[in-house]
Amino acid sequence: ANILIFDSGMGGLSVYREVSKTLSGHQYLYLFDNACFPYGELGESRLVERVVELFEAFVARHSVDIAIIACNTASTHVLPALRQRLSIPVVGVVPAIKPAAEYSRQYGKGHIGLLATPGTVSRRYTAELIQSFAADLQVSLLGTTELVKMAEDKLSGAPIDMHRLAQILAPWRGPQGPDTIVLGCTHFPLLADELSCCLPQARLIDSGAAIARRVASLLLHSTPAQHDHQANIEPGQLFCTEMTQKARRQAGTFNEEGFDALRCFVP
Ligand code: DGN
Repeated sequence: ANILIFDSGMGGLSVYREVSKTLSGHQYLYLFDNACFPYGELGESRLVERVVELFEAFVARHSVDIAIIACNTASTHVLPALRQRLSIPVVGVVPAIKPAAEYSRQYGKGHIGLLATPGTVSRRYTAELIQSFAADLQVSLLGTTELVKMAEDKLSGAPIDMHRLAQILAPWRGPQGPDTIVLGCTHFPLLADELSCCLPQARLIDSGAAIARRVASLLLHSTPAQHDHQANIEPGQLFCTEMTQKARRQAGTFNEEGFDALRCFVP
């Protein structure tokens, strides 16, 4: 099948790695909306308008069987509108509150942390997730765009400022901090090693594996398109919405993982 992975930036790479590790023999397209990056600071109505416009245009011009919105900031708000407008299955990525709560109840002290973008921590959808799955626990929220940018810099080969990272995470460091942390932004698994250094007491949980399982089950029930021959698997296709130096540098990481040269898609 042709699987489209979408994010405002490079965060979807963490989802791509998980999905492609689990499911072989598929064709991948990766689209990142760097012209509107970072989504974490976009107003909600602008976000819906942008993502819907971009998807409608992309799906009209490229063959896509399943779309993964590999962005919590977008998924926690635009999924209903997107599903209404597109005829293909759309899989969203939302914070893994439920598994984190289960883990903390069983192995921790009942304190979970949600590390995400400012957009995601303030969503009504996120509050509902917490209410449904973690109402009996202590839940701390930390919304940061700086960490998103750090993850992007890391992918362009820049060193991580560990001192700054420790400052951002200061409220959660030490024995009072959460025992289980939800990486509620797809950029953050890309910083897992650095986060673990700053928060050694905490277990980090992301949504990658759950998304891979969800896509696998949808594929089981779909009728594969004819272009599905394992022997003919071509390199992944990589698209940005604005051709910048930074995007070109970041594309290097995707090229190493089997993606073709970066192309620009303008809706
Ligand atoms: N990767 C996005 C997410 O999971 O929320 C955030 C990207 C952004 O634009 N801030």
